[in-house]
Amino acid sequence: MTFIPKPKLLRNDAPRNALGFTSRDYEGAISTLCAGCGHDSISAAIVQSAFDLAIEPHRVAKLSGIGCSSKTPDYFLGASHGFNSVHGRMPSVLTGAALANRELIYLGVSGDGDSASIGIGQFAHAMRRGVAMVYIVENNGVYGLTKGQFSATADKGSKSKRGVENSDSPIDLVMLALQLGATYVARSFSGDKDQLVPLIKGALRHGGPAFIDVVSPCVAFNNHAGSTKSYDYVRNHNLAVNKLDIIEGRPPITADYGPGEVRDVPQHDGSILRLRKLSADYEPTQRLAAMTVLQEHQAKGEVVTGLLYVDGAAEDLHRHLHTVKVPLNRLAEAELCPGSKALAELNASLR
Ligand SMILES: Cc1ncc(C[n+]2csc(CCOP(=O)(O)OP(=O)(O)O)c2C)c(N)n1
Ligand code: SF4
Ligand SMILES: [Mg+2]
Repeated sequence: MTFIPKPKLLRNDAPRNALGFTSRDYEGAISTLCAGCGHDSISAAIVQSAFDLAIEPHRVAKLSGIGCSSKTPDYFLGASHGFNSVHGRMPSVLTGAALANRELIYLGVSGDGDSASIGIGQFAHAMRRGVAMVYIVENNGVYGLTKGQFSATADKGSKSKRGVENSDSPIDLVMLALQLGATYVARSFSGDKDQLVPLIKGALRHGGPAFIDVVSPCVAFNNHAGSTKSYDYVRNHNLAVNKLDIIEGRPPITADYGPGEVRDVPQHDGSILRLRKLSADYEPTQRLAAMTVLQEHQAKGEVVTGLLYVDGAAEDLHRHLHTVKVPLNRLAEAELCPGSKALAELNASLR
């Protein structure tokens, strides 16, 4: 993989967060993606989110698969842990890492090919098991890295750059994430930083399986007329159901929820997701309602964006498995060896 280090030139007046870091401290190497690629905007949104939340870079583990999208962790959070896995295998590698060390924040970055084609089984099981992670799919409807074949998220009837029509039905990862039990589900657009940054911040604070599908145009192979993942198409068909703000470090506030009003959803870590409702018929805490709204608007060719579902009382895999509270590498012999009496009892129970 090409690696171009970024020179560190700092202005004295650069804004600093609560840890004293500048946003430059959350950047990575220079991107080698095509100029105008939507994926670079998502990297910028991740940098801003981590800076705004004053996350310690060494507390983040970023993992990916293979693809232009999966190259991007090189371009943000340069001081964080990183692992670039095999095509479609990010979720299982991340699950293993998360089980070994529950103290890190896990950020999985993937592509629509990586997650909806070769890695669909991996995606499904990470969601259904409730792995506490932020799972971002940078969705351009094509295999960008291998030069523009339709991916499994390409809409039926959409056209390739050469004019070939896609005859297969699309997989909607947002619908799947909802059905499989993800407790924070959102869709956004790489060209809408104002919407995307709060969604990523909310996901980083969520503490359960958080999935964000970001439509991210591929300027080289899927930004033409006839594509439903182009900048023009998404701008013209984007239906934002809500706007999100994150409020940290305050006691939970509850508010009534009416059409066009505001609702505060407390998360397990005490942060508050403040949702400003844009669409009168949208209810973000009802899984079934979210699925219905998605399908209704999809049939009209609209791309529904915003926080589509959230469960403030999210659980994760550690809770389901009753795992130890400390990272495995900190367990000493006393915790790891149960002693001969416990072993004898275990053996007896199996006879
Ligand atoms: C096991 C395996 N099969 C196939 C490939 C070839 N390959 C590399 S990237 C890719 C698709 C990437 O598409 P996507 O995940 O959508 O990422 P994008 O480049 O569009 O961001 C494929 C099929 C591979 N590297 N490894
Ligand atoms: S080929 Fe497409 S996805 Fe890959 S870097 Fe270029 S614009 Fe981005
Ligand atoms: Mg892709």
